[in-house]
Amino acid sequence: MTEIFETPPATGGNYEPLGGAKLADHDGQSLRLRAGRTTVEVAALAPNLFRVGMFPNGRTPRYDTEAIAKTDWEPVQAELQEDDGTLALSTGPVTARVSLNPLRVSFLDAQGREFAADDEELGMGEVVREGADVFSQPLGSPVRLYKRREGGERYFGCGERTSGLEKTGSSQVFWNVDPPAGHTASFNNLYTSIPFTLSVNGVRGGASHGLFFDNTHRVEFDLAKEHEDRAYYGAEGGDLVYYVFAGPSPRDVLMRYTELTGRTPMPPLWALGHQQCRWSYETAREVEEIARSYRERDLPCDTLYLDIDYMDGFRVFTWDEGRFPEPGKFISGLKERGFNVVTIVDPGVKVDETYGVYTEGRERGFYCQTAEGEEFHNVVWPGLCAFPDYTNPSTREWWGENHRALLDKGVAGIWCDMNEPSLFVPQQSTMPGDVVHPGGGDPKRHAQIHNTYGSLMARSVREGLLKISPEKRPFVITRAGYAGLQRHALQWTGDNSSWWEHLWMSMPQLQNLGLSGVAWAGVDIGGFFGDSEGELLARWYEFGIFQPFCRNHSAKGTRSQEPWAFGEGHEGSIRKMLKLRQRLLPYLYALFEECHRTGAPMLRPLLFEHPEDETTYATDDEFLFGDALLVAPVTRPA
Ligand code: NBV
Repeated sequence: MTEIFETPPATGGNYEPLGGAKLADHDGQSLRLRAGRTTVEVAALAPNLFRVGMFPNGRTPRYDTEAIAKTDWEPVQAELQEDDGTLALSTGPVTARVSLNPLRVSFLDAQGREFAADDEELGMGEVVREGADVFSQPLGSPVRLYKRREGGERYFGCGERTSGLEKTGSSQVFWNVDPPAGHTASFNNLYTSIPFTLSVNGVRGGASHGLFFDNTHRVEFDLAKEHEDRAYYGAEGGDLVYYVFAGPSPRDVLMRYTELTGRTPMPPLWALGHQQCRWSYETAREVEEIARSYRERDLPCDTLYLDIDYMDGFRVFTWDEGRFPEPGKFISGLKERGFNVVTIVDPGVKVDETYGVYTEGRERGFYCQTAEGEEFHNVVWPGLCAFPDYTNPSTREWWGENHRALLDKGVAGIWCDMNEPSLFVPQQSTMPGDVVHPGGGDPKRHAQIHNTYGSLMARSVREGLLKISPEKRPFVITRAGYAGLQRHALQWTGDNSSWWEHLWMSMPQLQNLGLSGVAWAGVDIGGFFGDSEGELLARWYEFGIFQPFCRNHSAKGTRSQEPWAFGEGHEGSIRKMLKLRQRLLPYLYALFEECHRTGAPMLRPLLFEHPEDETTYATDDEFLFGDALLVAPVTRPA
């Protein structure tokens, strides 16, 4: 089954680490080296941030991936020393040490302790296949980086994951998928990919550093699983670019990481309140009913969602006039009662000659293409669909502009779903790697940019919303994305299940997301797939009100799970929790401001505040909400 959801790593060929290198050039803060036809650059971007790039086959150095928000770094005062085949580029607090034969890179902290050091034997290099050329291997060779694991080094982060908080001893895949229901530990990649690790070293008093492996192809990490004293970072193609954040605290690492990849924008205040969703409230009347119950029952709720059934035959940017006859009136009526309405938008555009969105996109050449130059089609909810090429800035602008059809009716926010992208043929598959993104003159194959498709969609929505309503803070929620997605949208963790196990897993999952720059996040309260029940729902709310994003959502065909669904007892407990969230809103808003300014996550693991205490590394059934509240929810039935 796994093959459907993952592109398996390439096999065959031999790994060749870089050999001897020569210094080709340097300025005050960077070095350029040559090892045969490969260029390697080592640059200090800030006193505690270094970037390393390896560009095989004479390729030109490029660092402009979708992850990167900041390129105009203040010049760093760095000093270069050469000594017997070794170069040392020092910013003061941190030194990059480059040995030339063979070419190996390591880093030293202010106390002269090595970290993020290349494995002496394996270093970095390429997997070379006999006879491969640009035609047989258009994406270049797979690239690999091997780092030594220092004594006491433990790994966290990796973005949205299944399983527990600590990732030491695991292998992690970074390839966005719409995974099979269940989100079990046997399958660790889900909808977003953030190839970033936070290393915390208990033996060194909690000294921490980060490593961001910026590659948008399929990526895999081995975090000391194969060898307990070595980590591996590899990609299926492209250049090898990584950033080392020297910390030394987790807070310092996050501060720099979110400076590089962007910070969470300030949200509209209403978005911090409780939100209610369902696939689907199918008619305006049904939504009205939910709104009435919320107010009559004195249960706080600020936002209601319209899932795919509000559309006319699932055509994006349309309304089903039978079920939602007067959307403008309906939404303003809800607004008067204090509800904001968020609508779902999927990337698939129905292939339909009578549908203006489709024909305009086609005429303007905005869709992805097959390798033969035809429009690429696959099936999603509307039937046969075309897929916008969000790598093209003009496509993004056009897509953003289309949201007027929703915003003009009073819609307050946009929910981007299925944007891995997820396709129905075969079920829950994604685009083949050879699909072409014409990119408005900068064409790429899907395999090269796969992990960014969701981020680029969210980016186009945020930019569109800002253009349409510049006076409002946009509200955009996404399921898929790449490192840096926090600039564009908040993230929810997709289709979890109504299981006690998933209530528990929400904690490590959100803690690792927060450690990877995506602080504004949440899981579906009550669980999406399967039937929830009273005790589970009430316990889930006891945890859920401390999520930065607090939304109850469930799948079609499952039991209703609004707070009143399981009787007065449970409803009473949930009311108490929702009112507590209301009381905490000023505190939560202050935490958002801190996050926006520094990258510190609102929901944070204990190790974020106490990295010197190794017992915090294993505590994934409790967390801190800011630095003042410790939350330790019940995650088992009584
Ligand atoms: O649009 C329907 C659902 C949505 O409710 C859910 O939150 C998404 O994660 N969507 C997935 C598509 C179908 C899932 C089986």
